[in-house]
Amino acid sequence: MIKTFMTKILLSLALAACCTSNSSAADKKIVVGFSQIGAESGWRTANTESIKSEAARRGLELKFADAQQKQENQIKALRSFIAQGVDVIAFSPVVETGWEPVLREIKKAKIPVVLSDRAVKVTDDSLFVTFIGSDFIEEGRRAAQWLAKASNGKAVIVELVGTPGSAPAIDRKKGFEEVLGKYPDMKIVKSQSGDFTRAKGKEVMEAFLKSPDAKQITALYAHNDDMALGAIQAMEDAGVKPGKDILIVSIDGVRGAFEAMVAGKLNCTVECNPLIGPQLFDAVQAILAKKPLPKRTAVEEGVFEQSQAAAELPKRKY
Ligand code: GYE
Repeated sequence: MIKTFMTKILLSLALAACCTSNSSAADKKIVVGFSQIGAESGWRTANTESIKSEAARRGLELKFADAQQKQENQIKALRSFIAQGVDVIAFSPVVETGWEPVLREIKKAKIPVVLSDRAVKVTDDSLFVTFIGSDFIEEGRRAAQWLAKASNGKAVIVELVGTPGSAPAIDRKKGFEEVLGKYPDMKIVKSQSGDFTRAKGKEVMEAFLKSPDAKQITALYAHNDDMALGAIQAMEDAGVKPGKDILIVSIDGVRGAFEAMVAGKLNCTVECNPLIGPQLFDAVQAILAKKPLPKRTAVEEGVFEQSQAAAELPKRKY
C-alpha cells in the first residue's frame, strides 16, 4: 500500500519535472526579426511568402517588418529588433550603402545578422555572418547573352533600371554591360529607373516611346519582370507590338512573365529564385547551433525563352 503510494508520488514528481522542463523549452522559441524591403514586385511577394511559411513550418517566431522600400524604415525596424532582444536578425537591404552604424549597434548587442537576397557594402565583414542571395551580375550577363543571340549582335536598347543604389540594379547593369562590350553594334540608348515596379516601368516606357528617336528602339532590357510587364502595357497603348517590334528580356521568372511569354509579348526571362525561406532558416539554425557557415550562399537559377514557356508555366511555384 505504502509502496504504491510512494510510487505514485514519485511518478507524479517525475511527470511534473518532465512537463515543467518541456513547457520552458517551448517558451524559449527561437525569435527571428526580419526586415523586408516592401511589396514592390511579384518576386518580393513570393519571397515574403516563402520566409513566413518556412518560419511557421519550423515553429520559429518571426517578427516581420515591411519597410515600404525606405531604408530609414528598415533601420528603425532593425533597432526595434535589438530592443526586443531577438535571437537572430535577418534583412533584405533595399540599397547597398549606409548600414555600418546600425550593423555596429547590432554587433554590440551580440545579435547575429543574416543578409537575405541583397548584399551590403561594408568595410568590416564581421558585421554579418552570411549572405544568401542570387548572383545578380551573372543574371545581367545571361540577359545580354540571350539578347545578343536573339538580335544577331545588333540592337538599339532601352533599359529599365531597378531601385537606384540597390545591389540588383547595380549588378544587373554591370553584368549586362560587360557582355555588351563584346558587341559593338549593341548599344543602350536610354536608361532610367522604374524602381522595380510595374507602374513606374509603364511610366518610364511611355516617356521612352514619346522621344523623337523612339522608332529606332529594337530591344528592352528590364531589371525585373514587373517593370517589363508595365512597359508591355505602355507599348500596346502606343501601338507598338511588344515581343515583335521590340524584343524584351527581363529578370525574375515570375508567373506573369511566363504568361506574357505564352502570349508572345515577352521574349525571355532570366530566373531569380525568391523561394529562399528554407535556406535562410537553415542558416539561422546553424548559427544558433554554432555551426560554421560560408560567407555567401548562391541560389540556383535558369534562363527561359518563349518556346519553353507553355511547358514550364504549370510548374512555376511563383
Ligand atoms: O528582382 C525584384 C525585386 O532583390 C532580387 O527585387 C530582388 C529584386 C527582384 O523587387 O523584382
